[in-house]
Amino acid sequence: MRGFFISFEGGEGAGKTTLIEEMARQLSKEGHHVLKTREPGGTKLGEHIRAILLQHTEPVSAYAELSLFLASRAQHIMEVIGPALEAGKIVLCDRFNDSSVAYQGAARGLGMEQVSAFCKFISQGVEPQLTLYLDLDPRIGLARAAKERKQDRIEAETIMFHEKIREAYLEIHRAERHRFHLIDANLPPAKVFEEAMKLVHQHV
Ligand code: T5A
Repeated sequence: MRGFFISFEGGEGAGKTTLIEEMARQLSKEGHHVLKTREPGGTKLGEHIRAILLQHTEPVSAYAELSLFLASRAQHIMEVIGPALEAGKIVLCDRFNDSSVAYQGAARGLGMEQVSAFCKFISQGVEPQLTLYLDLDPRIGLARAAKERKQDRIEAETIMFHEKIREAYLEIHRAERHRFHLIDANLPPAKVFEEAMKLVHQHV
């Protein structure tokens, strides 16, 4: 693949969307072809799945939840991410496999290794070359997100659930330092952007 794949990870309200917007603007100014996208979503099918996942009001089996996130991802890779990488674009993706490992593997208790294996199967070798993880106390992130909109099904989980997600991300960071870089999301947005661009310029 000729392009470069960057994923953005973090708990709720960590600042991924804000960072992706700024980064896309900057990379475009530098002459790169950039594609911004998100998970779940990014395709028509994926956006339908997103609505089910975030707004469904009945209890959802953890296995059903994982399967839906993976279904959205498989479609996303076939329709959007794969072709963009083949066309030489820089893909900025709000969440990817690490979200499934942290949320469904760790917080829902399906097992980080098992979920990681499923993700590898579904993503058919399409993996981020660089991941920027915005690390933040979940209480702060949830408060930021709450200012923006009504809580969705996953945001409404207990604080313990959100703490498990942060612990899982930190575990991935310890295991995969070459790819999975931590940025302190408590810094002001301009500083987060500066740190992120430093990492991107080292890799792209
Ligand atoms: N999920 C997803 C899974 O469980 N498994 C999976 O496999 C996948 C792919 C997605 C949900 O699905 C789950 C995870 C999620 O629960 P979502 O709406 O996309 O749902 O959720 P988030 O990705 O968390 O999106 P948010 O919009 O809530 O958070 P962002 O994008 O991280 O934050 P952002 O940029 O919108 O910022 C939130 C607020 O904070 C301010 C912004 O201005 C904004 O008001 N802000 C800052 N404030 C202070 N300092 C900074 N540095 C700031 N940066 C931004």
